[in-house]
Amino acid sequence: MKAFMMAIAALGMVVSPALANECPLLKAQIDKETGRRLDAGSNQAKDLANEAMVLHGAGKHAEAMAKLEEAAKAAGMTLEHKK
Ligand SMILES: [Cu+2]
Repeated sequence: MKAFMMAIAALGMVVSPALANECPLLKAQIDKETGRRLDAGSNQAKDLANEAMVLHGAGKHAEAMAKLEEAAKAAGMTLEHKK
């Protein structure tokens, strides 16, 4: 019974898998855009995107996504979300 309760708790911590999987996709879009740029905006975007992936790694996907949006804004680009 205890193991069952632990399993339920663990499931609850896996937020939305779709959301969790989207971080690397958005990061890839930012990498693609900023990879061939050396301006201040793209450098800021790279830093923010790297911070976002740390959040992603820690399971904080909503915060990571917000950080990725911030990065995209810094680079003056628009992220394409999964439909
Ligand atoms: Cu994530």
